Amino acid sequence: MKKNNVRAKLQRGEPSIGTWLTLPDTTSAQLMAAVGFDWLTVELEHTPVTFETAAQSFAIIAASGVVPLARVPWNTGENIKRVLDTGAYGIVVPMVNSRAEAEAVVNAARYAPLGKRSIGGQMHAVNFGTDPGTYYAKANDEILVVIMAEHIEAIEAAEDILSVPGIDAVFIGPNDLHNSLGKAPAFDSEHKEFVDAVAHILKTARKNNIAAGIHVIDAAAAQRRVAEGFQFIAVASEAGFMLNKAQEVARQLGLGNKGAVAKY
Ligand code: 3PY
Ligand code: MG
Repeated sequence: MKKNNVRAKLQRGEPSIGTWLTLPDTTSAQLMAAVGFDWLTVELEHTPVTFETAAQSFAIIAASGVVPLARVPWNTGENIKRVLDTGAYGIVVPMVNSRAEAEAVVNAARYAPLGKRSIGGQMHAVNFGTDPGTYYAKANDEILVVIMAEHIEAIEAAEDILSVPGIDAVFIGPNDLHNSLGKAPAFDSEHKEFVDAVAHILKTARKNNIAAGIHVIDAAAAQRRVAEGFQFIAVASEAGFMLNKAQEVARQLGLGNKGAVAKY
């Protein structure tokens, strides 16, 4: 069975950098898989991406030797089961704000005895280059489980949440976190509450021996976060990269700015 190189890197204490795929399109997954990122997260939370398109993207990404991950639409057993059973190597789960919610993630993502994941499906084994029996026996060692800290409740309950066994990483959603602090959504800021919250998650993750991650807007921010000790870094998204470059060109040609922008 293939190894999940991203989980292995994080366990070795190394950084692992990827981006988000927000377009409901397998061609962009194929093209982005050739760029060089360690992993690509198919984004089902805020996009029109369906489970069917996501499954096709997981297959294309895995065949390219890149790790396919999925951000599920919400923290439910059904969402987690369907992306893992159709071949994602890991999940990113939004808005995990309590220990009970973190335990629900682990129950859905890990087979017994660690959790209660249901047995079934074919695509998971195919994407890992193995047979279902081997997959069931080894999936708990390969599936990457990432929970999101993106609300003040998650910051306040960080110790309770991040000590749940079976979690590999905590990923900060800076936009939602700013929003929950009563600030305008942003990838970064100098607001003391935000800076303190980010530092608290990093410290608590380290204490609990899991990787910390955060979504950033560009390469410079990724390097800064890696220097601080963050490991699981998402840089923008394929739509963000495309629109930022297109806007730059339109501006240089004096074509005006219609204001279209995709942050992630
Ligand atoms: C946020 O910034 O809220 C996110 O969910 C980033 O992925
Ligand atoms: Mg969010």
